[in-house]
Amino acid sequence: MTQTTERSVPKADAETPTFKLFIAGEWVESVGGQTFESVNPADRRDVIGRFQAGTKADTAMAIKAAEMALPRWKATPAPKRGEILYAFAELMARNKERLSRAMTREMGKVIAEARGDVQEGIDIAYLMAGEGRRMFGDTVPSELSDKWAMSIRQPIGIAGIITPWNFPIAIPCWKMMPALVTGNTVVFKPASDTPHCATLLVELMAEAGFPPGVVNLVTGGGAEVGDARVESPDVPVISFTGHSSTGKSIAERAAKRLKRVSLELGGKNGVVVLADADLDLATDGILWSAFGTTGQRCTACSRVIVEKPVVEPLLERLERRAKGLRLGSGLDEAVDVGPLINPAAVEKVGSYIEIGQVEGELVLGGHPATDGELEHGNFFEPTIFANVMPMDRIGQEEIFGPVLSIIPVDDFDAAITALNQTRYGLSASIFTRDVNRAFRAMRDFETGIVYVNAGTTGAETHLPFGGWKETGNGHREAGHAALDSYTEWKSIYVDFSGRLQRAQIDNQAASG
Ligand code: UN1
Repeated sequence: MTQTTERSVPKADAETPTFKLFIAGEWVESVGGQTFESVNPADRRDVIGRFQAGTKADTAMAIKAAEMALPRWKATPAPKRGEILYAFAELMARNKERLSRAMTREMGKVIAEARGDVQEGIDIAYLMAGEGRRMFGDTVPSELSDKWAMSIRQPIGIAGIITPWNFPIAIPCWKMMPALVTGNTVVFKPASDTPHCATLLVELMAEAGFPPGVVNLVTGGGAEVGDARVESPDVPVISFTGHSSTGKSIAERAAKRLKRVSLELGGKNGVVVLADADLDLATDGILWSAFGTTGQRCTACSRVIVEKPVVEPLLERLERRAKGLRLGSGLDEAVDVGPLINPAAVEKVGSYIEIGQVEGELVLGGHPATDGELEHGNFFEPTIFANVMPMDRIGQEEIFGPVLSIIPVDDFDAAITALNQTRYGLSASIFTRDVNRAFRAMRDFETGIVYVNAGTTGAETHLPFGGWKETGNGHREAGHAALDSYTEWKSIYVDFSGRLQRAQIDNQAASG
């Protein structure tokens, strides 16, 4: 639930709207009768709404609704399902500005980025609408004559979708669109910091024509609503993006029921800058990846690994440019950096500043930003530490805020080693003009995403998205790889020879 400081306790009043759960095609109140508030992280006095604090019983009803809707949805031809996704994409495009502004108000990212987030949702909806007419399987020759061999994808059942607050439209769409087009039904639990974005999204899904029960929304806390899904024998697929510790606990509990679990967890994404790099371009890429979304992307850059001869000129550029970044409400088009999501995030970032001051050298920022109007929001200054060692805690742990560590290294090989010396493996980038080194990096970086001469953010929806090592558990979102999380393969053999044909035996010459 959204936390607040004593300084500015939000005041919901009679004007504050109350939103509901969406179960079996109806907007309903939680059986528990409790609500929680969502507030604007740029101004905690601004209460967006009251949302239902869903319970285990609400979740059970949502699962039941998804179960009832499953047979018909599964039997609906995939191209028809795709048409509903297409209609949903169109509706989102028409409502892009409204959704973007609501997102900035609730989540805090600056409006240009909120538009990008909504666009990412639109992109995946169109892409997956098209999957309704593709969803390729293999048709291959059989080793026996007069025999047909092919494979098809089929839905698994009910998908439990648990999403974070940092991409409150894009990530639910990444997960729900492939689940739905392949014929699964969905129970969706959004992060407690962004229930309004989720509600607006589900309103449009209902308008687009997803039949009752195909999509169900249950807002509320992870312990009540998330766990009920993880434990339920009726939800065979869970897709989760968020904290590593939560992801691991979901995987452990789901393993007892052999569920399919797709996890997208932490990152400690690095940019390598070689001595021959275009330093102005590198500066642009690093600033955008480190301080865009206030550092609250899974793909955000938090480590820059730099060949020693260019540490000084790069640092000088980064400092100068970061100093010029404007903090404030993301609804103001001139603002570069919005707030952190909640006061707990400000505290967490602050605790890493203390650690960083022992480990490295603080060269910029390091404090909550509270000047003027900023005092009502969860703002933190863009922060840079120099002289960080690869294994320092601020070089290893996910901070999820506007904190950048500069790690000097002797040469290219040391840079590759430092880049890979982390338990995470989501995104990485290299700035160089040397094509041979660029290709070596592409081969040797142990990450699911690699950029050359660009920052670590900006993945597009038609390529696989996900990380190596402890960033995930081998699944991918986006691209056609996303279909693997929500489908079972069925291999089908049709023998039209009219006689018994034994594979691996009858097609072999008799030996001896
Ligand atoms: C995330 O932070 O979990 O590549 C998603 C990017 C975005 C998606 C980020 N397209 O930064």
